[in-house]
Amino acid sequence: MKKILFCLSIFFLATKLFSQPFSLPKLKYDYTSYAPQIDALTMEIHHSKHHQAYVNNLNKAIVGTRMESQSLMDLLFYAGFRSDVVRNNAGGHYNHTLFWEILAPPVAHSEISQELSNAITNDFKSIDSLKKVLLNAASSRFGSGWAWLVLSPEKKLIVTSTPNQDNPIMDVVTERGIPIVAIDVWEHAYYLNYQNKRMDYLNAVWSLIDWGIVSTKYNAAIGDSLLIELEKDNWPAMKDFHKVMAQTFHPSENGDLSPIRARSGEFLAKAILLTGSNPPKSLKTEGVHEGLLKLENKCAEINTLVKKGAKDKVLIKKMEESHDLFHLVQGLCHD
Ligand code: MN3
Repeated sequence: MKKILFCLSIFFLATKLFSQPFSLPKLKYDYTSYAPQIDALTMEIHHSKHHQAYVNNLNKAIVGTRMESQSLMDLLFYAGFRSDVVRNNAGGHYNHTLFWEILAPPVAHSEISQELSNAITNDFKSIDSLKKVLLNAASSRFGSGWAWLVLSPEKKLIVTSTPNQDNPIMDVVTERGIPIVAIDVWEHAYYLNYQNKRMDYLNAVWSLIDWGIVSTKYNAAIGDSLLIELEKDNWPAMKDFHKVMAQTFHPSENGDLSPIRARSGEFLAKAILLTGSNPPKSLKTEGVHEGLLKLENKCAEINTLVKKGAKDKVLIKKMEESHDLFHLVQGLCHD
C-alpha cells in the first residue's frame, strides 16, 4: 500500500513539475483544408511554429511566478501591469486561438444566427458594409497586428484594430470588449502565398470565416460577466488609483514598504480624485460613494502615518485595510 502511495505521489509530483499551464490547441481541420484561401505550408508554419512559440514563451515567462495560477483572461485583462514578454505572448496565444476557431473550409460553414444577423444590421447596416469596415481596419493597420469584430460593454458591435499581439481585452487599448472575430495581419499569416498583397489575403480570409461559429461566440459574449468587468475598468480615476494601489500594496505584502513610503501623498491624491470622479453611467453604484469616502480616509491615515515615520507593522496593517476596502468598493459596482 505504502509503495502504491509513494508511486502515486511521485506521479503527481511529476505531472506538477512537467505540466505547462498553456498548450497549443489542435486545429479542427488539417493544414490542407484551408486551401486555396490559405495554403497548407502557411497554415502549418503559422500554427505549429509561430503559435507554438507564443505558448512556449508564455509558459517560460510565468513558471514559478504568481501568474502561473492565473487564467489567460487575467493575464490579458491587466496586460498593462505585466512585462512585455507576458503581454506579447499571452496576446499571441489568445489571438491565434480565436483566429483558428472561427476559420473553416467554406464547405463546412454553418449558418449565422438571427441574433448576430440582426446585431450586424443594427450596427453596420449589412454584412457587406461590415466586411468593408473590417477589411479596411485590417489593411490599414501599419506593420504587424490584428483587426477585430468586438462586442463592447454597451453590447454594440464595433470594429477595431491593435498593433503587435495586443487585443481588445487588454487594459492597454482604448476600445475594449470581447472579440468575436480575429484577423491576423502579421506577414507570417500570408507572405508565402500573397507577398505584399495584403488585401487579396484579407478577401480570402473573409471567405473562410464560419459565421455559425461567430454566432456562438456572439451569444457567449452577450452573457459574459467579462463585459461588466470591462465596463468597471472604463473608469479612468479608478484605474489610476488601482495602479498606485497595485504598485505600493503588492510590495508591502512582501515586506517592502519603500514604495508606499515614497508615494503615500500620491496615493492619497489619487483617492481624492477617485472620490470626486463619476463612475461609468451604465454601472449601478449604490453605496459606492460612501465606500470611496472611507477609502479616502484610509489613504489619509496612511499618508499621516508615513509622515510620522510609523513602524512597518502598523503600515502593513493599514495597507491591507485599504486594499480590502478597495475591493469591497469594486465589488459594489455591477450593471
Ligand atoms: Mn499569426
